[in-house]
Amino acid sequence: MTQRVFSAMQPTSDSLQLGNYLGALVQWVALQDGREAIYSVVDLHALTVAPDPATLTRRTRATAAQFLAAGVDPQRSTLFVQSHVPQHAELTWILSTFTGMGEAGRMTQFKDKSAKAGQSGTNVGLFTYPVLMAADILLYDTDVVPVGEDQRQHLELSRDLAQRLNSRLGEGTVTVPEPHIVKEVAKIYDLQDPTAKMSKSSSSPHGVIDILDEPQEIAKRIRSAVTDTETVIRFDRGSKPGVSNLLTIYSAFTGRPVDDIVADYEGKMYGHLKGDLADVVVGALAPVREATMEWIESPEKLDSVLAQGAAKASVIAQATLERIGGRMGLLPLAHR
Ligand code: ATP
Ligand code: LTN
Repeated sequence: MTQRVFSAMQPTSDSLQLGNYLGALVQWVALQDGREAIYSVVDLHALTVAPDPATLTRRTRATAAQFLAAGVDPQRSTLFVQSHVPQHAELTWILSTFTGMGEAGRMTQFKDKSAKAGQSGTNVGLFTYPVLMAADILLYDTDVVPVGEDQRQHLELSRDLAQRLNSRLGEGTVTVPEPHIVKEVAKIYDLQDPTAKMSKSSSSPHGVIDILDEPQEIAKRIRSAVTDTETVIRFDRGSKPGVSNLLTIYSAFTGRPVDDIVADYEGKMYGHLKGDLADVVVGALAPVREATMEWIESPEKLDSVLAQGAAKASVIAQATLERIGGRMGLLPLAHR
């Protein structure tokens, strides 16, 4: 049977950052070959941070545009917006009745975000966020979920819920998903703080590369990346996190092993590496940026791709929901 792939990103910024791109999107594109892929812009997840309405709409389209520009192919894959398929919210309710309070409370992302926001700033949606994510995945009988390292714990919860459904409602109720986390690029680090994950919500914007940034801006950020006081270019995450991060990015964009790159730069300065890396990144991202702009300038075309995707996704989602509901004893709707 053809394996099914599902993954998603939140429309929480106008541009994806380099970590989203290398850690996730590049893998999504590769996994379309020989598998059935379904990708989503998860706008309901983004509601947990109370976005401005017009901004949310704009970012939902911009996020979908970047998926398409990077190579998600609507002829082969299904691309849709989460809120267009209401079964996601419905299955979330059902799954929440299978989720322990302690289990949800142990999610590190929830603990971090709620600690930052305090009790008064923390909404219940932030707590149930991983349950909505499990619904996204289980609705499509997903075999493989390509994500970055930071999503490993959430995925473990999705697997636990799948196994629980199967043991309470009967084997085969849902598929237990496997994470697809590519070690080398699973965590791209902040250029200014190379021990922290590069993130849309970083405190230092200079450490983040947005894939839609102007070429000069990308080059500037790479040139000012934090390194160390040595002068040797070698890969050592522990003592040389900055240089190692640059080598990882270099390797990911060129497809060349880190060791080969290190050999090339023997006796050279950090400045050489940074200058060449800036050219590599700028060159690779230019077509993605251009294609994104084209999609953003044709919102009708984009909306039509998303509508077709939602129609395809709904059929699968409804069948799964009816199977689960039926096994739980929810009365099926009689056909008149
Ligand atoms: P961010 O981390 O940028 O604030 P987010 O947590 O809101 O983003 P999403 O946009 O919902 O994340 O998901 C993006 C995808 O990109 C996920 O699969 C996530 O694991 C991956 N990802 C995010 N940051 C990195 C990173 N620095 N390195 C590798 N993968 C990443
Ligand atoms: N929580 C994820 C985004 C996400 C997701 C999903 C990823 C929501 N639903 C389903 C994979 C599968 C994040 O990266 N913040």
